[in-house]
This record gives sequence, structure tokens and C-alpha cells, in this order.
Amino acid sequence: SSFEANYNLSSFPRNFLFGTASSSYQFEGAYLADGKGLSNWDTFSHTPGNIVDGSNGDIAVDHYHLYLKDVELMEYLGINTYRFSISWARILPKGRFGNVNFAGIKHYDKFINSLIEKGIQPFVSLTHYDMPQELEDRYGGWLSPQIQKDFAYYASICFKYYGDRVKYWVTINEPNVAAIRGYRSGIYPPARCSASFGNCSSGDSEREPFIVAHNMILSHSAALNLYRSKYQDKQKGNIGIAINAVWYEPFSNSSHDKLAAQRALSFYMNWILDPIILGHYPKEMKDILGCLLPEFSDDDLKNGLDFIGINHYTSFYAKDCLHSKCVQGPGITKTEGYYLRTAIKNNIPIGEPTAVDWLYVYPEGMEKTLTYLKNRYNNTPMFITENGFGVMNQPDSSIYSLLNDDKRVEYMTSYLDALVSAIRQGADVRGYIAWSFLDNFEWSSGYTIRFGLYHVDYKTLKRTPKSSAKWYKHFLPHNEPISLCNISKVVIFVN
Ligand code: PNW
Repeated sequence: SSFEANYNLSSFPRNFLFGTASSSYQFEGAYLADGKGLSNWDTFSHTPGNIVDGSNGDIAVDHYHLYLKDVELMEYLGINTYRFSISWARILPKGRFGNVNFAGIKHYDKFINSLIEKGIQPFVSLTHYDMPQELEDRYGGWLSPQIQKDFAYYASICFKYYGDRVKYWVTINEPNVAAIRGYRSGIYPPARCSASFGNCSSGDSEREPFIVAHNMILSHSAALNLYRSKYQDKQKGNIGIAINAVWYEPFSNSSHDKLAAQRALSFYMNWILDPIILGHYPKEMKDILGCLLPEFSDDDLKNGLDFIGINHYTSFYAKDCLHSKCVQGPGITKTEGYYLRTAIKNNIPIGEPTAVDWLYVYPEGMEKTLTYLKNRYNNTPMFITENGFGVMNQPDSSIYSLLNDDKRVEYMTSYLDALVSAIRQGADVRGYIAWSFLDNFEWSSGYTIRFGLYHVDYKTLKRTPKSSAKWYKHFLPHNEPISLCNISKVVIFVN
């Protein structure tokens, strides 16, 4: 059953950004090249047992070396924005405890210029799950308030060298996912958790995610304050954060399940956005967690953000576990907000299941997330910073079936349709960025899951457009080069 789109290009606002996304560790490879320091993900993926197929991002899709070819593929697509992240350890191999690595500075400088020359706006995250390993070793990374100083220092270097050309900054990618997976379930570095929550016993799953998220929120704030006070007037860019947004439907019409769905949204998405935009943690969290939740002092948060980046893929049901008894399982503790997350109701999944265990196709979730955020945050400008569809790379998957990704096209069409519905209801959405540009290193799943619009042959690193790349190209307008008039100077590095 193929999906009929109720939209076309004219359904989107003028100057709407359309792009594809990536991240440094998942794409770059070159993990020791040109003075780069080790990152937490280098350490983690080099530790046996952490990645399902035993792989790592040492080479990944070698985007570090192949970036000029990749920009040609972007030009073919006709995207007008490209989202990527800077590798912190490439810029500051030892954080603020060592020197700036000018080879790293130069690399992104050249990359940004090559995008601008093709009319593609760089949409840049400062960290996408990665940080110099040095900061983990010295003081425990995000667990320590010291990280705020490191992050602000790193941000200032990026603003200084790239801010003349980068008009969209994301401080931190998915603080909620990084906190939960790094410190509750322990499936991402630094792999900390309590034994009852995961496969480790090094941490405290009930406390650490909240400490870490708190330091991330304060780090966002520190970088943002710096940008506002020293750079924004001159550079005229926008700065925001990208959260992972799962939509939650109440499991039933009962008021308890409706409240459970509210808690689920608050314990995941509003956890990060409420403090930044409204100045305090969600009430549901304070009521349940009490003093487990750190507190802000009066002048910690004041400037908020310019836009909300939304990484949205999927939806679940939330079932109450506060008043009703739930069978022991993930999600139902105090720490997690006393709700059971399930995709199945009366044997029927919330949407079509996919090869990715957390991904169900439920386009309504896109529309509902956007209208919910519009209402909660006074229609702050929003970008979909990620949305995409993954398939399993079976050992016997034929290249034919991987290239003919009609399911991905159907997924994107239906989610764009839902996005247009939200715009028609007044949501201020300014861009849509698909995850992902190329197949890449999918974290703990290694290379077993493919999210790309382009197929990558991991032996030859050859990129081939899938049906989805051709469909996206066909849909997008012909690209106009960005006028260089507004850019103070295009720095071409002589080092
Ligand atoms: C994102 N969920 O993470 C990441 O930002 C990307 O780096 C990653 O490759 C991509 O999704 C695909 O997995 C997610 O629970 C984390 O719905 C959690 C969820 C979705 C995406």
C-alpha cells in the first residue's frame, strides 16, 4: 500500500530548509588522523562486547577523507542544509587541558566552505554523543559540573572559527538519550548503570542520569550565553538544542493512562526543554523525584534558545503504573516516571513494525509532537533535525533490496504529510532534516542497521543512491547558491 501525499513543495513556508543529517563518530572515521585525540566512543567501541557486530568507527564511512565527493552527492540531492557534528576531540584532543588542534580546525573550515559554495547551509552540532576521553578520565565527563567550563571553552572556539558561516548551531544532540543510555541502561559510554537496570554495576541508574542531564542543560546555557553576548550580534546565527522526541499515546481512555502519557513526555522530552525554555523541571518530575532532581539557582537559566531541534522517529503507548500494578519491567520505576512503555495494544502494534525494534511507523506522532511543543513552548521555532527509517542488514540482504527502499520513501512521505498538517495548524516549523545522508555506524548496532538515503558498501566505501535519494531529489526544488554578501568573510585557512 503506497501512501498518497497531500502536500507538495508549496505546502512549506518560503526558505524552508530541507536536508540530511550525520554525526562525526558515525561518519568520519580517521580516528587518529591529523592530531585527533581519542573520544569516549573510541574507547567504548574498542572495548569487546559493546558493539553487536564487534565493529567500531575507526573508518566508519571515511567521510573525513571523502567529504568533497560527499558534497557532490549532496548537490545532486538538491538539499539546502546539511546537518553534521564537529568532533570535540578533533578540535581539542585533551579538552581545555591541552592545545587547539589546528589540523582539525582546518578540516571543518574546508568542509564548511565546500558546503557554502554549493548553496548548502551548515547545520552544526557541537557534540553528538562524543567528547574527548580525557574529560572522562580526569573528572567523569558529564557527571561533573566541571564539564560546563570545558563545553563553553570548546563552543567559543567553534563560534570563533566557524561562526561567520554557520547560521545554525545545535549545542548538544539528544541530551535525554545520552543521559539514559550512558548512565541508566549503560549501553552507551561511559557505560554506567546499576545492576538492576542493565548489564553493569559501575553506576547509579537512579541518580546519575539526572545529574548528567543537569550538567548538559547548564552546559547548553553556558555556550548559549557566550554566543549571545560575544558572537550573535555580529554573526547573526541561531542557536538551539536537539532532543529526542518519542510521542506517547495513552494506553486507554482512563484518566490514569492519560496522566501516564503526560509523565512519559515529561520524563523524556520536557525534562530537557522545560528548564531551558520555562526555567524549571516539569512538575510531574518534581512531584515524583523530589530531591533526586537537582535544583537550578536563580541565574542559571535565562536565555533559553532560538529554536528547538526535534529528532522524531516513533511513538509508543504509555500505561499507568502509579495507581495500577504493572508487571516488573523497564520503565515502571520512580526514576523512569511509573509508566510502562509498550507498542502493542490488544495484539495490534501502534504502527507498522520495522526491523529496528524501537521504530514503529506512526506519522500521527509527528503532527502531535509538533502541535504539543507549539502549545507548551509558545510556538518557539522548530526544526525536525532527524527523522528516518532503518533496515536490518542481513548477511543475505541483496543489494537490490537495499537500494529499492520503497518502505523508506513511504515512511518519509507519510511523516512529511503529518508535518504539513502541523504547519497548517500554525506550528512554526522551519526545516526537515532526514536521518541519514549515508548508511553509517549505528552506535551499539554497529553496521547492522542502515538508515541512509545512499547505500554504502563497507568494503569499497562506494556510495550508491537508493530509491529514497532519487525520490528526495525529485521532490526538492532546484537549489539557489547562498549569497555570500551577508557573510563577513569566508576564511580560507593558511596554516
Ligand atoms: C538517534 N528512540 O537516536 C541518533 O541521534 C542518531 O545518531 C542515530 O543514528 C539515529 O537516532 C538512529 O538510531 C535515537 O528511542 C535514539 O526513539 C532513540 C530513539 C530514536 C533515535
